[in-house]
Amino acid sequence: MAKQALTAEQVKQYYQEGYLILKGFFNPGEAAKLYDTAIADAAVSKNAINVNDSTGKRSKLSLWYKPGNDIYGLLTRSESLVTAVDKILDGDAAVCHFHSKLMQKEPKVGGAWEWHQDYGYWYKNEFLLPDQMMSVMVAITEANKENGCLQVIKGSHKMGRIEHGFSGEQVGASQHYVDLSLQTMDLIYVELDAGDVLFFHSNLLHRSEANLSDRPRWSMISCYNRASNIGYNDSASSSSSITPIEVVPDDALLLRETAGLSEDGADFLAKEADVALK
Ligand SMILES: O=C(O)CCC(=O)C(=O)O
Repeated sequence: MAKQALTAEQVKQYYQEGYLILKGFFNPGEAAKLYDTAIADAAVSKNAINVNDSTGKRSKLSLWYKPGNDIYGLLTRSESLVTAVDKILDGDAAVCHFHSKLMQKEPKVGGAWEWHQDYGYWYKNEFLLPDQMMSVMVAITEANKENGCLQVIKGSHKMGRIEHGFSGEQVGASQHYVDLSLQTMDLIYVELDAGDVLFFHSNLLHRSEANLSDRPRWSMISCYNRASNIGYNDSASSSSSITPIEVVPDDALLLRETAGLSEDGADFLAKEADVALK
């Protein structure tokens, strides 16, 4: 059965604040299946890329382009999620999958992410229309202040794209503009339970702190695009970003026998690739 559709009020809130949280979008059974698969997934760990923060703490991420019939692909392609994305994104061309990633912040060692806008990276891929791109974070574990949950600056997507430059191994937004934004805009800690979903605009400023707790903080982030928004320098992603998603029913997630990622089918971002182009 499809989940409750987004209301016009929720879409309005997304455009006002740059993000929208839907609690319990995935039920406990779905969240548990995702967690159990992810932590045991050999393809995820084999393809994980280490990214150090400025203090040397290390996060891992595994990134792939093609959403398959594995549990992550079924989630990314699930009807209610794609319908919600379709309702939010500007334009009316088909919804496509740009890429997905599993963010793995292990206890005590998982590093911070600098302030950035996703479109600060994607602009380099020469996508022209930031309102036609968004990220959807699905909490696989609980995310809170202690284990380095995502932080966002409410309304910062309205600033448009701001300059990004290297900050250690990561690419970060101009600190000057971040500081200015924080004079009038609210800093929000996005605390989530497993199964909760955060939709956020490609120009929303966000970051996260290191995980100093003794609990992991894992999440999956799927990034969506409209077929009309061509990434002229997006050779890495096997044109998945302009290939309409093959939607699956919501219950496929629980009903189908699924496994982890397929080494051949997923089209992983290579380990030696520059994560700054993710
Ligand atoms: O998972 C996190 O803590 C940050 C992830 C993030 O900012 C991103 O992938 O753009």
